[in-house]
Amino acid sequence: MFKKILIANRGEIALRVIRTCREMGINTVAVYSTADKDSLHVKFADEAICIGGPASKDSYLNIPHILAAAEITNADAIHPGYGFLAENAEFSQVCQEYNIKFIGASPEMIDKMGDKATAKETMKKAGVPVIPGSDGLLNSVEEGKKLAKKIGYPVILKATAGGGGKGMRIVNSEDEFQKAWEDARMESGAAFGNDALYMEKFIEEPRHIEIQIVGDRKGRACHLSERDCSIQRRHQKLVEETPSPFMTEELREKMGEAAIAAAEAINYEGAGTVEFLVDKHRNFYFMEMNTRIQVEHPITEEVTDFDLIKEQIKVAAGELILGINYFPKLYAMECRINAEDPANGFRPSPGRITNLHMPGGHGVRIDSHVYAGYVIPPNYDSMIAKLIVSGQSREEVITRMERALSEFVIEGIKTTIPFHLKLMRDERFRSGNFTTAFLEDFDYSDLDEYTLY
Ligand code: MV4
Repeated sequence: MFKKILIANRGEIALRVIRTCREMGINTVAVYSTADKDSLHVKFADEAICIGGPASKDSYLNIPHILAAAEITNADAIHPGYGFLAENAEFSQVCQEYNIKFIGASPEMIDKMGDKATAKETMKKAGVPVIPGSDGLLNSVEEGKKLAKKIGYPVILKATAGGGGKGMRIVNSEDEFQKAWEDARMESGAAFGNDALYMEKFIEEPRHIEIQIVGDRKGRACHLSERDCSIQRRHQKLVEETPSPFMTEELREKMGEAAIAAAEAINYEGAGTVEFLVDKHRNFYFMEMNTRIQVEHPITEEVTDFDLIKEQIKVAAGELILGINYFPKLYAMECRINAEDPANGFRPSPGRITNLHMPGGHGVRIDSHVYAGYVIPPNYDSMIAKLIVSGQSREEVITRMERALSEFVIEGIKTTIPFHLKLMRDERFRSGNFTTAFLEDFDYSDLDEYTLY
């Protein structure tokens, strides 16, 4: 087992990893930017090293600085958390060269799953259902138009280097094709330095359902059931829950087997997520594979009683998994509390938290790095807390979430709490009958009625 893990991240996830390390008797090294000198991960780790200035590229994305911190402190592994360098093939490679275990995917795996057309091709070969579309990349507008006619409109053009919706265009008819093609190429070229596109049939109003998997170094994988992430705004997830209200036992069995097939086809080692789109007929299609721990991992922890960070560390150290899958014993939901103003287009709202009270009680978990007096720096992601609630039924979870949200006091900044409160009272949401389009026509204009405790 590792003796010392360096956490190449900040905020709640750095704290989350430190907590598990402490329980496992593993020493921790925090790295931090000058903007984060008063951060909790700095205080809670056994050692802390400043790695640069506030801009991410100077600190949390600065590979030489992080490696130097690992060398100085004699860390034998690095946990990257999510975001920053978690899916950076070069970083994974450099860790390998320095003989430091990267608790995440190999460089080859990151490259293979990071290129979406290649990932899709790999999954198709493994027998995982994929969305009908082009065989790999498109070579020209003419080829694209011809194929679109064959598949039938609407189609969607996607950047192979993309993910998270960037470089993606829906095309409803042939006269829209040329412009959509040019826009998608321009956007992906600018964002990723790679403007290659592929095409798919557009699935209307799908659900986003992902399966948590863990694989070991012998190439064996198991799944820990699904998370429903359909409540998103502009590709930012706001609420996740498990089980999915759309799930059936039969579908879970099939999607679980498909996710295991996906992982085993590439000898995936570590914790990962296989994302699927699910249409109204419960057909499911591979979308992307994430080779990291995800923000929403705690809901799976709450319903399966697994510590996923501990599992990550164990398989990274060479432990083998049992070849069994895990099914939800409870219901759980996560609300992302962001320092954003939901009444004004979710505009970031950094600054000092002047007063803070966090909810508690049975079935309530908060993963957060903030405290009263803490100043949220403007340089990073705006998520400041995850409110995770579990219970015996979906109804109980929603009622408990509403109760917990109404106890939550954060003063000095704007947060997404009023949005979540309104959502918990929304009939359509409560019914469980919604798709990824749910928030497109949500009314954010009366959120000041949802602020009070
Ligand atoms: C799609 C789709 C419909 N049909 N692909 C959005 C992010 C990127 N990972 C893939 N995305 C989508 N791909 C086909 N063929 C709809 C989306 C999509 C979406 C997917 C999951 C969650 C929210 C979404 C919001 C808009 C579009």
